[in-house]
Amino acid sequence: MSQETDPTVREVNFDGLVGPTHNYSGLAHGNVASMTHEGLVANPREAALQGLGKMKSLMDAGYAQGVLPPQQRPDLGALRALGFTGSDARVLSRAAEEAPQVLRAVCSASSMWTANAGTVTPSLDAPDRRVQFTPANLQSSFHRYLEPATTGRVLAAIFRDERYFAHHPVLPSTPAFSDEGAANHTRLCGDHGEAGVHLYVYGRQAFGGDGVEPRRFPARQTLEASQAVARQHGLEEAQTVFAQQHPDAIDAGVFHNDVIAVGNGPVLLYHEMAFRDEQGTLDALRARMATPLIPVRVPAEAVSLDDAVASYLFNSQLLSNPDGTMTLVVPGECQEREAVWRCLQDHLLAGNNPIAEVVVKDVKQSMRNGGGPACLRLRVALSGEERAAVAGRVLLDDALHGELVAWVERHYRDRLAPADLADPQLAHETLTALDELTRILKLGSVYPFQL
Ligand code: SUG
Repeated sequence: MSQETDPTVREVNFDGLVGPTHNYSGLAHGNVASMTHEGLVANPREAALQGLGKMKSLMDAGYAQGVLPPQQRPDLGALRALGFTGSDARVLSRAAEEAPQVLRAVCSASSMWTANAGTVTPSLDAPDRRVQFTPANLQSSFHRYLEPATTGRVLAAIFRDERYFAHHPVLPSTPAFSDEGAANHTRLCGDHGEAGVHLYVYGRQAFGGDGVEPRRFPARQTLEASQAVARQHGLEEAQTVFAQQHPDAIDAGVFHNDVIAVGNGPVLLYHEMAFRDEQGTLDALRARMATPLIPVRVPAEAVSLDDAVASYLFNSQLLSNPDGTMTLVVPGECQEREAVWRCLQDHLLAGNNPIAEVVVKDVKQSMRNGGGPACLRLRVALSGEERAAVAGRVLLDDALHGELVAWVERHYRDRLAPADLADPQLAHETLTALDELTRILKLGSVYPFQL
């Protein structure tokens, strides 16, 4: 690929706004937090405000911040497709009675974790010089399989200028092409405006392979899916590395690579159990990168896999500062584990690497469902021209932040238990709120009830 650089490129973090039906339904097998917090009473208002609080503080610190809207839930269309008929209230009450697990799934606010919305390749790396998008099929669970259609519409509404943005179809929704998006994709480079190398981490190989896979929990990303996304985006072999996640890590609750590794620029912060072939992965990256890779390895003796999963140390946002240093945005849970906090101070901050600051953010409502700071954001590196071509009102500023906070305070409940999901009033409240939101964000019609 060309060696050209673009100094106007900035990484924009598009955070998912938490939806009004945020709840703890224990839907995600293999995600320890979701499994252990099933049935807790959630606070959707607090969840959304925590998310907006993170967005605002990163914006105030000078990072480019965007926002993506939540999806229409309950997904009444999905219930109707499954044979429930009659009025909306009747559909909901029958689902609650006959298929409570299905009702829980169609109410999930899981689109908040936009690291799973899709995979994005910056224009600099793509042969047609446009930013490339593929929504993730999320076919490994029913509640998340419901997301890609609306995700595709939202991304196409925001990144609608065809001169700058290219949208690819969702991969076939079948286990062989199981795709969970950017949570398993890391772009390594010098500055964000320099050509990058794409690290795709997969849990299993669908066709062929040697059968070394997790035994306890599902592997959500296949090699074949990652290869297909790279192909759609026009990436060449010299730009890509495909690495298998360590099966023992998946079995310990590492359901995505972003629960055990995070990269930014030339830095790859990872736990020693992140990759099945650690050395091979680093060697392959080094062979392709134009800038020296800066691996920051955390050994199991410093932070156990269990501590990594419980604290979400690696589900941090690693952000570039103008002076060349980096800031690590960690969830509050990292402070509660002594080994993790010590590692942050003694190993990461004091170590010979660009990480110069640790910022702690409280996203507890999301964390209880297994979503840390990095899950809540989709990274889109954009040039100055591309940022100017972004449609809608989704790049955060003080005015938009203020309107969104007021919108949440007007519409969201402060307690929601799984048993409340059948309440037809909740469905009504949600649609009213979302209709208003599309006007605030100037997105046009993106929800099924608006089409
Ligand atoms: O897919 N949790 C999500 C969390 C996704 C986190 N994303 C990243 N690591 N990038 C999941 O497991 C739980 C929903 C519930 O149980 O109600 C859930 O879907």
